[in-house]
Amino acid sequence: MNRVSIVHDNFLRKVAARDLPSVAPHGLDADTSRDLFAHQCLTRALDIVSREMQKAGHGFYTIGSSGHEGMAAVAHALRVDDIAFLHYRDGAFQVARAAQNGQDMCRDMLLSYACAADDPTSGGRHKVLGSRDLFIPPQTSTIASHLPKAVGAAYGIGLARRNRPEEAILPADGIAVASFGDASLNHSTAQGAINAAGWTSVQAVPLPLLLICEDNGIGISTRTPTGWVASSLAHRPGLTYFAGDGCDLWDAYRAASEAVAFVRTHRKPAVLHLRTVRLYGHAGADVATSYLPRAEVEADERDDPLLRSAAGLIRQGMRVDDVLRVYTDALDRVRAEADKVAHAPVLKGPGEVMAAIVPHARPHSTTNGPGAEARVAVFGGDLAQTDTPQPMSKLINWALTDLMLTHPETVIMGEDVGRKGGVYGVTQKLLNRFGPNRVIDTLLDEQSILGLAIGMAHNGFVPMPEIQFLAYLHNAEDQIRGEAATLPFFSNGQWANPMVLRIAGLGYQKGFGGHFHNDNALAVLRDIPGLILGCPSNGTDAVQMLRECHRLAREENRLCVFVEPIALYPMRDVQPADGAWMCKYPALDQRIAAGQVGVEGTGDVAIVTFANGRYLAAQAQVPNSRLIDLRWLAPLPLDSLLAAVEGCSHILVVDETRRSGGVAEGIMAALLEAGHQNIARYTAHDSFIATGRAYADTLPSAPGIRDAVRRLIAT
Ligand SMILES: Cc1ncc(C[n+]2csc(CCOP(=O)(O)OP(=O)(O)O)c2C)c(N)n1
Ligand SMILES: [Mg+2]
Repeated sequence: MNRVSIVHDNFLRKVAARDLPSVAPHGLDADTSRDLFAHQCLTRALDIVSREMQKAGHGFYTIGSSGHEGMAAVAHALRVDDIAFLHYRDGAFQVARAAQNGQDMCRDMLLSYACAADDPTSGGRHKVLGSRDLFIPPQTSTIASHLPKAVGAAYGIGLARRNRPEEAILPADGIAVASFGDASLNHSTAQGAINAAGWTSVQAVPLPLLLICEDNGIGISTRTPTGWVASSLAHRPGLTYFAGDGCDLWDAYRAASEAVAFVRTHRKPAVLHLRTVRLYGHAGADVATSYLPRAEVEADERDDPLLRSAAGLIRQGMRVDDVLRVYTDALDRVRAEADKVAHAPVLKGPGEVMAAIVPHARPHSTTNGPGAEARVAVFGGDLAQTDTPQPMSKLINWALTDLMLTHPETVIMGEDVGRKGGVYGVTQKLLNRFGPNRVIDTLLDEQSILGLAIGMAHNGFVPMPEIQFLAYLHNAEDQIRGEAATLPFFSNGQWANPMVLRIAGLGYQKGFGGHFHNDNALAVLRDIPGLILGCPSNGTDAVQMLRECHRLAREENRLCVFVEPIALYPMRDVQPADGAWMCKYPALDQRIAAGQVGVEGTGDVAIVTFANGRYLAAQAQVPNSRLIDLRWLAPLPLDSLLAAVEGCSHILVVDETRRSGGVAEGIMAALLEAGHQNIARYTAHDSFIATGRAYADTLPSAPGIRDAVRRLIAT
């Protein structure tokens, strides 16, 4: 017999025989206890039926919540508008929260098991818990990756008290909740988030965050050492520890209420350690007895929270028959509903699947830009210089200033962006201009920076996080690839992670930094559906592209990444002392639309390039050339590019990223597909960058461009 049937039969037999554990049902009256028990039974029934649906070929998901039904009591201790980032075993939480809001989850959950197009959470793209109405953003499958943004959401609740965005959805006295398993606690992402919460809290920054560790003692087949969770969590700086028995409805409620009251009152983070059991193994195909002694599996089954709830309810005066009826009624109801959804329409074709990659527009007010007086006050002496040509770093600084002035919901966060003004001075003076609520010097953890941005966007902020160097994106890239970019997709466009992520990157820093400070690979950002990647070559483009990125985030909910070429930040001259690479600050209404390439010259030889390549192409002075600056590297601006190269006899693609996985691969393929001939590429080698004199030896150069053109024309 499988464990589902064993646990089911145990329940019916033990309750009927009153062979039940001892429970002290304090703290919840009989009616409330009964309601919560009904939510637990519905959750259990959904687990059972999810497996029946899978066997029948109607369902595709079987990770269950059985053994974790104490989370119904946790939901009861919270408010519906306390945003909750949930562990995948929190069906009972969602069922109970839905009931708090007058909703019934039965059909919705079944639709999601069936991956039906009407599934209200993901529109049939993924089986996840989640609901916009219930303030439960759906979570990815990546263990612990939701914790950094839960810290961000809590921060955003606190910050909104001082600087409330027009699109804030979370109440000032709300809290953020995030739950995770005991094995997930060990993930560096979880550890980073817990550390960031404590680091923030000890500095007296409000952070109303409740972390819940659901400790069933195991992660798939690997046991958590006895006492590990308590000893890991009980003495963290800035974090208050609460514990309870998640198998006991009343004790779970007691512990949750205490923890929630603490967080809500003190606006400080707490962790709730709930003991749970895992029934039926990890998921449908997992047989726990293949790696655990049967006695251990049976011991967990004796701890079934539904047996405890039944015992408590009987002590509170409920009749045994009535207890059993709540359970069997739930199962009957779920089975009947499952029959109805079994053949619900599913998504068909790439169009329907992809419809949610680009999120819905974001509500926003229109604005006429910053007022003249406000600009005088904020820019001070800098204003007089805005008419004179400047290097890119200064122009980006001014663009950021105007964006922050115009849009008070814009917040910058990153390492050293405030007091120091950034490693390259790009965010200089912003802290003085806008204060610490708008320019946040974060701790040194890229996952926390991106999580802060994602979480704050959930409360209406427009975050502009900064990653200090492109190479340091990689230890946190899941926050962009797995989290921010996918959320619109699997929430059917109901949630999004708008932001403008600024990253200083690419090579050509003369003798400085080696391969980490001169990372010249963008592949990791180029294949993410929905992500917009901009990479300017000069100051005037940088300003106008940054404005467009901000507009896309603020008005269209888009995830934008803006890679700023470090070597071009201070660049003044193309030829010695000509000042030709400096630009004037563009008028406030000037933007460059995403997908729009830049074209200079009308020659027959097109040089298609971007960033440092564009600068080198200017230096190369190829006769009869047409310099095309891609500007936008994802999605590639192909329509605009093909229009720009029209009539050219030869096309050279100059790409400072690597030959393998580099930008040129996509451009060459697109040119070939469009029927172009006489094309070639000149790229960086498949190498890391050396420090010292050899800093540019693996990269395209101006003489190299001239040679490449000569070779191309000669063929
Ligand atoms: C980053 C990452 N690595 C691995 C996995 C595969 N995985 C899914 S669940 C799981 C175990 C989680 O155990 P725990 O956190 O204790 O939660 P439980 O399932 O016991 O409730 C693993 C390893 C994953 N989803 N994400
Ligand atoms: Mg576990």
